[in-house]
Amino acid sequence: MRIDVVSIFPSFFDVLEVSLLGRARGSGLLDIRVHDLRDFTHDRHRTVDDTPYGGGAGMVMKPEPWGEALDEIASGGSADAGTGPVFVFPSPAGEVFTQATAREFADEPHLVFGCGRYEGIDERVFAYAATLGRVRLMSLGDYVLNGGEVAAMAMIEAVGRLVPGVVGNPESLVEESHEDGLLEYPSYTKPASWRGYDVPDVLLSGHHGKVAEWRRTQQVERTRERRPDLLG
Ligand code: 6GU
Repeated sequence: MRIDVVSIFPSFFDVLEVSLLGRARGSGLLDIRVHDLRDFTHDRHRTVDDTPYGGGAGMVMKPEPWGEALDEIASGGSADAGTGPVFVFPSPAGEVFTQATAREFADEPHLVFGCGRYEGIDERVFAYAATLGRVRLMSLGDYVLNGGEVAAMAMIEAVGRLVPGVVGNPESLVEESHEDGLLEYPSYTKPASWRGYDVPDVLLSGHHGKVAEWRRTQQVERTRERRPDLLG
């Protein structure tokens, strides 16, 4: 899978060189390219923002550098809405990103993350991007970050780990929170007793059926307690 990222803070993405995704990059499973939006400006100050039409606080990202960046990434404008990449713009005004979105994106050959800062990106950029590929504005949840970088990182990790081969043991992807619509069950390892806290007896019993039943009950109970919204 190819992933392009456009940002005025490309160094935010240095951490993609470590851990699981770093290894997946090294082995060629993930082709991640980070671009500095300022490289697509032409003025001495490498300006990427300007004041909003209609007035108001803050600055808006100018469309021209975005247009040039998206053209270059979407193979010099030869892409179209049908064949081009999926453009993901992290935004608190977007649809909520979930595990279902991560699975959907993991099936795509090419994702482009456009990270806005300030009060956002000139709205026409989204309309233009829709002529080069599909456009998705995605939010991580109901709170506000300073820009799209941290949100893009979260989405890249959630999607990247679903790409076949990135996670060594694919079975570890199955029994996770949100894969079956429930939160995951609690986990324990040795020692069986630690500082007065004991591992539940059933897990030491060696009875696989009882263990499975206990885990399921735990999943339902903690989902009801912490995330009743998931139970519908
Ligand atoms: Cl995707 N971007 C920003 N700036 N803030 C957010 C967000 C995204 N998701 C939640 N808050």
